[in-house]
This record gives sequence, structure tokens and C-alpha cells, in this order.
Amino acid sequence: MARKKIALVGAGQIGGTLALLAGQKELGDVVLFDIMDGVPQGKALDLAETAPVEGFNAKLSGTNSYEALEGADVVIVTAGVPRKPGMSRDDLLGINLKVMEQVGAGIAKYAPKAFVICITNPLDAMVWALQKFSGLPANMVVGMAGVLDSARFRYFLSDEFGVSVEDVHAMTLGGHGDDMVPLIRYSTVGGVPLPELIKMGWTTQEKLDAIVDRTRKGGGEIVALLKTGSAFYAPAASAISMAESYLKDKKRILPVAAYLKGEFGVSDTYVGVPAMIGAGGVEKIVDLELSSEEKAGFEKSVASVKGLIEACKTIAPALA
Ligand code: A3D
Repeated sequence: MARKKIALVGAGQIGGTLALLAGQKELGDVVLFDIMDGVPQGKALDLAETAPVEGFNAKLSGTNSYEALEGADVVIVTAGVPRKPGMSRDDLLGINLKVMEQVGAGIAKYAPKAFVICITNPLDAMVWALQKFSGLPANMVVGMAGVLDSARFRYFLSDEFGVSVEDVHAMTLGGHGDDMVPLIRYSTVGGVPLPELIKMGWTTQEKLDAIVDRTRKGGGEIVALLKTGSAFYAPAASAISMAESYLKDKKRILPVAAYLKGEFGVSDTYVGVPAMIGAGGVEKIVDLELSSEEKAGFEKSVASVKGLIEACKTIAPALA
């Protein structure tokens, strides 16, 4: 059986980490694409030279030509610019929308059958635009944000409880902004929902509120520390888990930015919801029942995403 092919559009901080993880996990051969001459080629060569030491079999190559995406099974898009301290994700909209137009055309021409994972910010609006620009079926185009946001939530919870990260499951809903909705009721430690753990005296509502707040601002915390860019290890690991679920038809239920056609009462919008990822792309959306408080938080987050989508339509009338 021929190896799968993974194309990474954008060979920056996240792109390079994606290539390393895809290689180490032997998900397939990897092509790194970027507009910067020499960067994807240099990173691919450096990573190929890692393979003998790490003992993985994957061909890694770098390119400045979209042609190299030909026949990719998975395309992961990080092309664009990240934020710097003081910037919100939304400040990136104008510049990254133009990038999505070019990337969408490249994918449509060379990899129309691929499963496409967008990471470029502002995430929910960019994946919406990328799906429209590429014309690929909506179930084959998703955004990565929820896996990362819930990984941050899981990490903070495991730290609070002093338990393995493996036994902490957490769910975040909504757009990838500071108004995302970490769901306390649907998050568990060793299978026990967080509200029960408060009753059991393991933690307090105040401590959980502080963790929820830190989760919401988790991206900004790292931007403030790094000063020159945004998080890249955990975002890359999160996207790789989505790619792996698709390539191996694992049917994992992961929080992803998926195209909604009425689920959660939302239409023609990409926003973070739990979804099953398998060989058919997004195979099912888990249309959870929300409490009135959760619903209010989710609706506020969806309203922010819709505002950004409207801004995209103003900048690029072809999307209207
Ligand atoms: P960075 O290291 O700057 O890499 C971006 C790469 O994109 C650079 O190598 C650029 O040369 C390249 N690029 C720019 N324009 C184009 C183009 N037209 N075609 C192809 N390549 C191009 O950034 P990064 O890897 O740290 O982050 C990439 C994106 O991911 C940014 O928009 C971040 O805001 C976003 N991000 C999202 C999350 C989510 O959870 C959604 C988390 C972290 C970062």
C-alpha cells in the first residue's frame, strides 16, 4: 500500500512542528510548502536528517510550488501571520483572508480530494473562507482550535487535581476567541464530572472559574511570554491528532471548528463543536443539549464569529 501524503501549507513554527510529528508518527510522506524561498526546503532537509536518528520512515520535501500538493490526502494550513503581544486574533483577518484565497485556489487545483485542516487565525472565519475559496465539501474542511483549547483546559485541570492528564477529559465549545465556552458539566476527571468533584471537596467553584478564565486566555498567555509569535507545539500536536483520526478512520470525537447546517441552532457558520472525525471527514456532529447559561455563552461566541464572517464578505465580495 502506498504511503499517505500530507501537505503542510505554511512552513513556519507550527508547520515545522507538524512535519516533525507527522514523520515521527509515520503518518505518511510530508511536503512542506511556503512562499519563503529556501525555508520549506531547509526545514524538510533538516527533518529528513532527523529520521535516521529517530528511526522513522517518511519522505520529507520542501517546495514553493503548489504543484507539489498534487494528490495530498491531508492538507494542514498554517499559512499567514501569527499575532504579536497586544494583538487580538481578529487583527489578523485582513491579511490572512488574502492568504486563504491563494491557498484555497491551490488546494482546489491540486488536492481537491484532501481532508483539509485549517489553523490560521482568526480560526473560525478563516476556515469558513477557506472552504468557500476552495469549493471542497464542507465535511472535508475543518478548523483546529477546540482540541488545543480543551488540551489547555485538561492540562490546567490535571495540575489542579494532581492527576495524570490522561484521566482528564474536557470540552470547549464555540469560536476560538476569549469568549470560547469551556464546558464544566461535560468535563471529567477519571470519569467524574467536575461539578461532582466540587461536591466531593476536591476543588472549589472559585478555582474552577479561575481555570476556565485561564483556558479562555491560554493563547494570549503564551503570546505574552514568547513576545515574537504564538504557541506552536500544542497547536501542531492538536492538528496531528485530527489528521490521524481521519487517516486511520479512528472516528474520534474531538472538538473541532465544523460547518454547521442547523446543528446547535446555527447555519452557514464554522464554529467549535464536538464532531466525529473518520475516513469520511466530519462524519457526525454531536448536537449536545446545553443549559441556559452554556447556551448564552455559546450564542455570544457564535455572534463574534458571525461578525468576523461578515467582515470577510465585505473585504472579499466573492464570498458574499
Ligand atoms: P509563522 O511561524 O509565522 O508561520 C506562518 C508561515 O506562513 C510563514 O512561514 C510564512 O512565510 C507563511 N506564509 C505567509 N503567507 C503565505 C502564503 N500566502 N502562502 C504560503 N505560506 C505563507 O506562524 P505560526 O506557524 O506560528 O502560526 C501560523 C498561524 O496559525 C497563524 O495565523 C497563527 O495565528 C495561527 N495559530 C492558530 C492557533 C489555533 O489554535 C487556531 C494556534 C496558534 C497559532
